[in-house]
Amino acid sequence: FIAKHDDIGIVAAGFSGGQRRLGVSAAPSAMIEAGLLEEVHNDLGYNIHHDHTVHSYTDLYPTSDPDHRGMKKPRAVSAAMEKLSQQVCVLTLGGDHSVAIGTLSGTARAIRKRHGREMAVIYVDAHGDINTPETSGSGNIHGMPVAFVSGLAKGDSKDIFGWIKDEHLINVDKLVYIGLRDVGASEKKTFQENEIKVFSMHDVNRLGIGRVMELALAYIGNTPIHLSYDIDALDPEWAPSTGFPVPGGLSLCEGVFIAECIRDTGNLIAMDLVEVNPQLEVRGAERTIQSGFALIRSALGNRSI
Ligand code: B3U
Ligand code: MN
Ligand code: MN
Repeated sequence: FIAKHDDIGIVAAGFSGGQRRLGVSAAPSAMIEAGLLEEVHNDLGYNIHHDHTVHSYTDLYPTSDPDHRGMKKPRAVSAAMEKLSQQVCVLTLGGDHSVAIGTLSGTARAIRKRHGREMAVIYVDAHGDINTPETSGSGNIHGMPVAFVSGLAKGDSKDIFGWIKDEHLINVDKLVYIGLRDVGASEKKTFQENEIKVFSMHDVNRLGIGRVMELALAYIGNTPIHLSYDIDALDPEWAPSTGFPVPGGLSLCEGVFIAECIRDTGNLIAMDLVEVNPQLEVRGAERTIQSGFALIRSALGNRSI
């Protein structure tokens, strides 16, 4: 990924097949039109490696893709994420959160191969995204990425996540969640049984975001970090244009603080920004995009003061 420290690869993964609202594919172009590449280049000082293509991966959709174990579009999502997994990049602009199947598996594999290490994952989200096909009520795969990349959910045939091998898996002992407030009963059971480190909104309110980040980063230790950021972790006041908004979320200030603390470790190796949907709550799209910019700037930029 980062060949020189000032190089950055950016992939526009406008994939929407992990849920049923189409506008989420328009997020990368909306962010690029709003000046994201200029900002990353001029203000943050990176050389950008970007193919100037918004990948929707629709060319990989099979003609027939019936539900499988309750999953919607299983073959389309699997094929798209197998491809994205090979595109490993520092910054991935989603798309819905099923793109994390591609990005997390790709980074995990690359860090194993290049550094012989397991990476940590900080997953910032209102939702758990750890349903298996069997526990999901919706069948939407954007609610399952963590289950697939941790091995808690297994693929079966090669074209339905069978391509996910041990080398792609993340270790749930190095996984930390922040911002949760809409978690299903079976997801809660999974968190408990696997002793996964979760800082819910309740914890953020009780401890304060400063203490949460101290605890989260101490738990992870000195390990490469993949930050997977769902914009719906932010309160709908700051990110109204998203498919599944949940009230009572992070303020922009708290959301930015999370990104800054991770940046300050010097261990950030990759970031996803997902679930921006500029076609929902159109009057709030600009605000949602600006919030997304703030998160990216804080994660990738230098300290301003
Ligand atoms: N847990 C539910 C809802 C959901 C997950 N992620 C989002 N919504 N954005 C599900 O569909 O699995
Ligand atoms: Mn999510
Ligand atoms: Mn979410």
